[in-house]
Amino acid sequence: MKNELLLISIATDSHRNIGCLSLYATAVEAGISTNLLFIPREAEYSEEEFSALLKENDFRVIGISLTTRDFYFAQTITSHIRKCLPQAHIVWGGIHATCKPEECLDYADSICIGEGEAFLIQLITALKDGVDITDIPGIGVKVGDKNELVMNPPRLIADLNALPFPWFDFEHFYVLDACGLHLFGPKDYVKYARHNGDGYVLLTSRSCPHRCTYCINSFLNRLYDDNSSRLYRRLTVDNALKEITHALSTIPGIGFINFMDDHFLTDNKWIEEFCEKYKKLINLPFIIRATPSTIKDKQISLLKDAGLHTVQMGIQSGSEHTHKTIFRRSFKEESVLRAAKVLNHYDLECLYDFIIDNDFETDEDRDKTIELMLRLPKPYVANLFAMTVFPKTDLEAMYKKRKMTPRIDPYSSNYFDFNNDNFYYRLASLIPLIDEEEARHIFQNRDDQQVLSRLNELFLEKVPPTP
Ligand code: B12
Ligand code: SF4
Repeated sequence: MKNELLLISIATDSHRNIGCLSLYATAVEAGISTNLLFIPREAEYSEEEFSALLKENDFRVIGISLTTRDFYFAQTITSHIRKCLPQAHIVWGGIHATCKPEECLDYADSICIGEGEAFLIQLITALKDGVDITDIPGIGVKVGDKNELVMNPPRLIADLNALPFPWFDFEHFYVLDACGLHLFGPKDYVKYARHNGDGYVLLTSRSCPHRCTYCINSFLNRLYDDNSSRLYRRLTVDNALKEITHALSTIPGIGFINFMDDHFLTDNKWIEEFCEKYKKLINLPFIIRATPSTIKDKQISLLKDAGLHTVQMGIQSGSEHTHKTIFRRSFKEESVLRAAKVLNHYDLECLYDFIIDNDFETDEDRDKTIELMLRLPKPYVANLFAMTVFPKTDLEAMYKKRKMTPRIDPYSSNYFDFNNDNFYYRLASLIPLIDEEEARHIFQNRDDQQVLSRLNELFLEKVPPTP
């Protein structure tokens, strides 16, 4: 490979980095010779192979995409690039660069705040022409002898339909893993994908009108002026289906489609058109994410007919108090149960998310979550998360205000890092898996040592270890 731009996506699931794939498609469309390198496992990344790649190619610009958990690895890679290609301009982007531009600028030459498609093209053109980069919208850069920080407000892509769709370019995508540096082919797609490797991940929309305190949208909605009606943007149905059709024709063995949209169930008209066309053109099972209040019988019935197989629904807690005062989310127990009943009626696979390890909750709140879990119609899978406080979220501000320190460090651990000796964690894990009467018995007799022994026995027998 010999190119102008190298994009690097790091850490687990690096090839599912939709943002990076979109940047690649945009750069190629703009006529910029580009390569995309995945480094999926830090442990397998070979310094020699990476050095050889950098030395063979005189990349002018190298872009690294990072979330908070990738921050330290991004530093390692950056210092490596500096040794091999001191003249290259290193730009960092992604959710962590957007949230923490100042700390990222200790390592990168520039950073991209917010959406990067227009930014990247403008940066590459400016660097090529040798013109000033400090007025590019969304740029963060240090200037002058005093290293003064310039940080420009980000630019939002107004119409997603104006962007080329993300696609897998098996001739220019590379992977650096235990087998060294090699082209990222369809076999690698399967090797690194979750769910047996047969899912295709995409977004038909960006953003979410809500601002739950623990979610990055509580920060992004503020960053972009808080105008949520402008923030939520969606592809036309035809454009969304174009991406899937292209993926199916180039990646063999795709068995289902995984819509990662924060908010899939919105406009009735969009859903109706989607169902009709998806069934005709794609006809594969698919997964969506939704909040309880958006689940309506009519839409679910249409989607089921079009191939809907799984719904991941955020419930988070059974406590109204937690929703109101901590999560700032609308919650009505009856609405959750009604939504679950609809999903159950259509025989869908149900994945319900709960944040169970929450520093702000009392045992009374936790009891409410257990009671709600007991009332949810089975079968369902409970996805349990430990509360993780990501930088710049409203939740982080709440911790700071109360001078509290979160137990989980988002830079080095993740929301599966529970204290799994905990009574609530063990019982919540078991509820979908055991008889309701037995679960109730354990819940109501938690002070009884024999009951606790039974809980622990069942937990070890039935609950698989966390990933
Ligand atoms: C799809 C998705 C995934 C995918 C892909 C992850 C990825 N690396 O992008 C999968 C399923 C693999 C995933 C996994 C995880 N995810 Co995730 N995921 C999302 C989700 C729902 C959408 C991201 C997205 O595609 N947005 C749309 C694209 C267009 O935006 P973008 O990614 O930000 O990219 C744009 C800009 O940032 C910029 N940009 C990005 N990279 C670069 C690079 C350069 C050089 C430039 C110039 C610009 C640039 O341009 C892009 C195009 O506009 C977000 C929620 C959200 N609303 O963002 C959570 C989110 C990113 N995930 C999150 C987390 C925590 C995780 C996990 C750690 C969860 C876990 N425990 O397993 C893992 C591991 C992530 C990792 N290290 O790779 C958090 C991250 C918080 C944080 N501060 O780090 C988020 C924000 C959700 C939340 N909790 O609020 N995730
Ligand atoms: S509804 Fe979901 S995606 Fe939207 S802000 Fe809340 S947690 Fe985030």
